[in-house]
Amino acid sequence: MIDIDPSDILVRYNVKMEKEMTPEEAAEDLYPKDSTVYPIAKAIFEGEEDDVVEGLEKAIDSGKDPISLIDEALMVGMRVVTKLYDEGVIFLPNVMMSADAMLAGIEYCKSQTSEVPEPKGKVVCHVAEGDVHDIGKNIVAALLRAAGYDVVDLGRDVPVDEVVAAVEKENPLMLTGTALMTTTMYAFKEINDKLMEKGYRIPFACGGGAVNQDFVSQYDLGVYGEEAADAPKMADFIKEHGDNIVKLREQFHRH
Ligand code: B12
Repeated sequence: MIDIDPSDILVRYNVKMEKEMTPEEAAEDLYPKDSTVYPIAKAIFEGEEDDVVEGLEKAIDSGKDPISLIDEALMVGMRVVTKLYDEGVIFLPNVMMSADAMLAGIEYCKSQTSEVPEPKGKVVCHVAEGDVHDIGKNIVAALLRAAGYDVVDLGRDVPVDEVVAAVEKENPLMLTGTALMTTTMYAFKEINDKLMEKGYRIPFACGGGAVNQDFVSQYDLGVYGEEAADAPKMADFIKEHGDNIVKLREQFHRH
């Protein structure tokens, strides 16, 4: 017979269950411990724009590249927000404040880079019709600009016909689309069909929480990208190897 007092275990279990974690405590567990990233991630979670900028300022003073900080610090904070929202620990108003702080951070990072690379080509970016989730698209646009592409940013909730008209007007080497809602992602298929009808064969790089590789592969021009950092890689690939969709899928899709 094993000599364990079950009441001891139950008491400990109860204590743990009864102790409600505050959102701040839950977030604290998720922040990275790195002293540069920690204050930025925390400020994103708290929706404190000034603290986000202050943290970024310090990180840049210590030698960090402003554009890398978008992915390495701001996104880290946004992941904490997303996780706790999905778990029901925080609610929409918190998320909106964090989203604004994130966008302020992206703008600050962009303003701090003095590099003006030679334009390598044009890319049109947009968020699907009916969808206001533009954080991912803003990261995509910022990374493309940082990599030297001339970005025509159509914004969020962009009507299908407006996207098609922009492709006709700008003649970009690539179009990007972001969709975070299962109700809005079908706009990509409509854009694809209208472009095909008009004879355009440009790669249509799609990403965002709602879509996946299987969905994007269903329409002729679609190339799926999981991370924002894939967008400049795709544009570079097109410049180097041409705009063949099959080759792009071979390179960027998981097999
Ligand atoms: C922030 C947020 C908001 C903010 C958006 C602020 C803003 N300016 O964007 C606010 C509060 C406004 C909001 C509103 C709503 N939201 Co919301 N929101 C979120 C949340 C918590 C995080 C989304 C986010 O910003 N993620 C971080 C970014 C960086 O991720 P991302 O865009 O996917 O981008 C990454 C990759 O996908 C990739 N990527 C993106 N695009 C591209 C493109 C290319 C080419 C490439 C290569 C890569 C790439 O790069 C990024 C990372 O590197 C999600 C939860 C979740 N799990 O996603 C819900 C979520 C998206 N929202 C949801 C909903 C339902 C809503 C509302 C309808 C809520 C309501 N009841 O009013 C409204 C939508 C109104 C509308 N018409 O759009 C649902 C969507 C459900 C669904 N599957 O359809 C989600 C999934 C929450 C949930 N679990 O229910 N939301």
